[in-house]
Amino acid sequence: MLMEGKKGLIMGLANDHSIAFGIAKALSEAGAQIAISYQNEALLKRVKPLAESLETETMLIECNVSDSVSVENCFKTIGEKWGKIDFVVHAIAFSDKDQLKGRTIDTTLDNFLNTMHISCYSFLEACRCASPILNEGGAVLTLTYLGSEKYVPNYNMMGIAKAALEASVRYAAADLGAQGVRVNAISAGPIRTLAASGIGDFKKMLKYNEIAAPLSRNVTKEEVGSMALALLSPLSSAVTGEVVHVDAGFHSVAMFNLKKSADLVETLKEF
Ligand code: NAD
Ligand code: 0WE
Repeated sequence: MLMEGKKGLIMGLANDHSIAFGIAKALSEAGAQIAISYQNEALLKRVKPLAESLETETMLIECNVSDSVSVENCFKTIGEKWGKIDFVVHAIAFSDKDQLKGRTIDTTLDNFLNTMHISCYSFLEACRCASPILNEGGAVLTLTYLGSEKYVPNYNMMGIAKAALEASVRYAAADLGAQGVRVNAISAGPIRTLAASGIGDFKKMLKYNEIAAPLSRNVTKEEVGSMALALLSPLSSAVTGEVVHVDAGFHSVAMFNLKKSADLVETLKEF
């Protein structure tokens, strides 16, 4: 029981497909008590039964990261109820759906600022608010995607925000390192979640990743969950400022072999 007696907050659980739920399950199975924050009232009816399905004590808190008062109140509530905590998971991203297509250079200033606010600033804000209540030996984790490092069609403004998020991980790691707290990110391969639904061609993207990845398959939210457990537990006590890819190796390939290329052409024809 790696997380026996440990407590922490998971932000960004929307439904049973959420990566945050995969992480919550892994941590709870390892013995952690979990506070779950959800974006708004409408999500509560979905989130409540999921919280109740976990093996350990849970607490539910509404937290909309577009409102700084809501974020402050969330950490205040946790501090009052639990005192100190051991981990925070940030699994939140948002960009205007209409701008997750077309040219990135056509991004509006409004969408630039909002995407950065929800997907990047909220992480720094969570680190700041958590800082006074994080135990020494604690850890913070966020979720990112390869579209930060390399061009991925249609990821657009999200790719820019994830690049800033990954830089934020390194700077927050230096800040919180002073109090013995580690800060890392998992760069997950594509997973069918609410945030991936309605993305044009997502099915094709999954197929592309499946064929191109060294392990010739996609990843699950449970596999992201077990890496999250490693990064939030003492198993990774010397790892900080790191971005770990949980993507079946996809990020490590620049060009696939001719058989895979031929398979890909055949498979994509079928769509
Ligand atoms: P999801 O839709 O289940 O989770 C996204 C969460 O963000 C939701 O719970 C939503 O309520 C929350 N959110 C959005 N705006 C918010 C706001 N203003 N205040 C509070 N919460 C807000 O989808 P997911 O795929 O599990 O996404 C979780 C994280 O994983 C995101 O950071 C995403 O970028 C990242 N990620 C996803 C994939 C993928 O393919 N699904 C791959 C790599 C990284
Ligand atoms: O980070 C993400 C999802 C980001 C996301 C998704 C949505 C859809 C609904 C942010 N904002 C919104 N806004 C909405 O209104 N992923 C890593 C999954 C993802 O999204 C893509 C991808 C991949 C992979 C979008 C385009 C191309 C690839």
